[in-house]
Amino acid sequence: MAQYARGSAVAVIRLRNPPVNALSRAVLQALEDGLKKADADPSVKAVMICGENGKFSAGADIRGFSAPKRLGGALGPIVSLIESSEKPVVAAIEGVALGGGLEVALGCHYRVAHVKARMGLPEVTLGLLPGAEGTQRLPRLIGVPAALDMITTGKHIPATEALKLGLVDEIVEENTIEAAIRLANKVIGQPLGPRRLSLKPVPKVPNMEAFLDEALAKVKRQARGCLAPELCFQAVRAATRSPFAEGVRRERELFQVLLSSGQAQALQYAFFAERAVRRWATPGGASWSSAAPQPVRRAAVIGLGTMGRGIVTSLVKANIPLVALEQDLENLNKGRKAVMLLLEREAMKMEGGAQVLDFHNPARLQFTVDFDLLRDVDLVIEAVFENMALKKEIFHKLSKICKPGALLCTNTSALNIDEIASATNRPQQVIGTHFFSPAHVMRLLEIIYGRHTSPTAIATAMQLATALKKVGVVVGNCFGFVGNRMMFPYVQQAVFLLEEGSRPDAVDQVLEDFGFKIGPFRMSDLAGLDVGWRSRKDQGLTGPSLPAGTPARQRHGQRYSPLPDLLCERGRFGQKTGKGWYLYEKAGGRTATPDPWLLNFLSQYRDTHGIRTRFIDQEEILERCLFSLINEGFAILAEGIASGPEHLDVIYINGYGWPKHRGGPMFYASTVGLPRVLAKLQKYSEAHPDVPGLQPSAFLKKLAAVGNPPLKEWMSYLSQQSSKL
Ligand code: TC6
Repeated sequence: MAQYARGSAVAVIRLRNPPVNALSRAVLQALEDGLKKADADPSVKAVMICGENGKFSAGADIRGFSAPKRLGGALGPIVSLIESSEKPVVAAIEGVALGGGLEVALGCHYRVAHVKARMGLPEVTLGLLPGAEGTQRLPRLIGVPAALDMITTGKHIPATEALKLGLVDEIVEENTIEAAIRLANKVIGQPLGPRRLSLKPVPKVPNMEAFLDEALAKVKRQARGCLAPELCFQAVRAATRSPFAEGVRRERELFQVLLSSGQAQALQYAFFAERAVRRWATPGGASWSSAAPQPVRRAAVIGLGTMGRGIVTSLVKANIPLVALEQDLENLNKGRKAVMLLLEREAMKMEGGAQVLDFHNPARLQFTVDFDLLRDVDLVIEAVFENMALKKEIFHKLSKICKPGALLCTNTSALNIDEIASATNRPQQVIGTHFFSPAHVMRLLEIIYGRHTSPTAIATAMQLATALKKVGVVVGNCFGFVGNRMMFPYVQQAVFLLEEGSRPDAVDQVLEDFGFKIGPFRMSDLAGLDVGWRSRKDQGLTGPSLPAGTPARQRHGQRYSPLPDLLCERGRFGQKTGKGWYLYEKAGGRTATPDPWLLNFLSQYRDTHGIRTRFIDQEEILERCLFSLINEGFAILAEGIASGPEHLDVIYINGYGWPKHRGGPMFYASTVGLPRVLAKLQKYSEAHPDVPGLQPSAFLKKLAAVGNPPLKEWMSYLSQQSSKL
């Protein structure tokens, strides 16, 4: 609601809807009532709008967009009402003014902000545009280039920047409300015409059309299939070409297109899913509501390879003092150099730079080869080579050296947490923390609890994720956990498609057109084919331990493709060796071109194995790759490895480059319709009976059979008995 109060000549309207003063229908109604009351009261000479609890407003209530009586059109007229007030209206911006919240402030005649406040129009990140006349007012206030940047990226800007841009009139370090009331008293009686943004012309940019063409090309490049950025652009462009009222009409039209596009629903689902996974629970009954984290005052990272370096950088950025350990001086020096380089680069991006990060101070970042220095740390992250024997040796050592309460984390992407924990005297404090490369950039932290992991350990790992500004997702222990386990059948299908007649660039193109940042073959070249090869050798699927007489294209009675192994045997590890699924300009090069050698090799391979080459269309490529991944997701849910489809979606969006505007794989399945996903899997599994990844999971079948229920009801169809734990 909004609370109206009048003490002096300035009436105060306080937006009140905890926790972020979202603009619900009730709040908007109360705001309108407050404005009308102030207008009608002759003793009121000015109005001040602020938000309860130190936050102006986080914008329209996102839940309201899917309500039957949609919020969409209600806010614009209220912003107009504010602007047309004959009495000056001042916004007192504390905390955040985002989306519709900032649009309300733009309707005000003056804006005062606290120095720590943040402002932005993040609608684009929810698949929308600032549909309360924000696309028309903001360019008039701060100019087209700055407005386009804010509206098409959705970035939040600090008050200091807002002042420089002219978005706010004043910033204060003390009491914003008092400062706003002071300003309101000061401007009583002054003409309001020049303060009404709708009456201002859009500031001219030399060669506006050329500027807009370039800006549009940039927006399109970055959007990769997401509609909202381009429609945001079009709305701002309308401001440069048409009078205010016409611009508003165009803005409304474009808003309606987005609202019904499907992408808005997907992005809003992703917004809430990210928040839902914070409320973790395990089948054993542990949960976020009862478990308390323990403090991490000092941490350690073991291993300064690619992952360890990124993890160290992440911890330093989170201001957590730490010890970085390597096995010998040579590796330590190499690792130290690389970490320092990363940190220098990070510091350059930050205000205050190296001084803020303080990484030259040994009390904050110490490099060592001495395990004894790990005695008093609260948390260790082991990030050594993916090898069970090595990890067990390290964990055994850690359990002897570290203080009793220390949490022992392993950065593994697939190995068994229970087996690692069995090497210690404290399995309850052992937990998987699966970072994604580059670890200081990627937002996902997959947190894996083992059979004995305590709720405190899970809560501490989740708190660590928050401290590192990552999204922590708690999952159970199985080979590959959630992310990689779902990835296996996807990559497997991609390779099978090559065997049957497709090409790496054709498969990648289809998945990149779908919205993936990078297709499976480009990804494999980037990550290095040798990583999977080593793992397959360890599993006895290839290499010297493979029993003589094993059929080339079969393992344990299932279809197997030796293609990636054959490439590795020829030294084709991907980018690092200059060739893999593609050819690169040099070892370490990044520009992939289709390699005639590989195409010839594929054709010989098909001849050798008597495979009839056939044309594979885009639909089959997409469905076989995505539906097998989704199918594995249903198996994961049925086994209780993740507590809901949101977990899988958050993992895929933040760790695997899944296009956010498609809401994650499970959300995507819900939009395709589960009966259709099932029918397609049935069709493909009939054609390929030796591929278990294509055989529909029992849970998917059940959901399709009960009539395709909405995603949020899926878990209620899992009977207790079918849950593994
Ligand atoms: C718009 O304005 C369009 C206008 C055009 C035409 C009409 N609505 O993130 P937190 C909830 S579109 C409803 O955990 P933080 C959130 O779900 C909107 N609920 O906190 C969570 O609930 P839970 C444009 C909202 O401190 C709780 O509040 N605005 C909204 O880490 C706390 O949130 C945006 O896109 C909302 N607008 O971050 C801003 N906002 O406890 C979206 C939050 O039940 N919001 N909630 O899980 C944010 O970016 C962040 O929430 C934050 C606070 C920076 C405001």
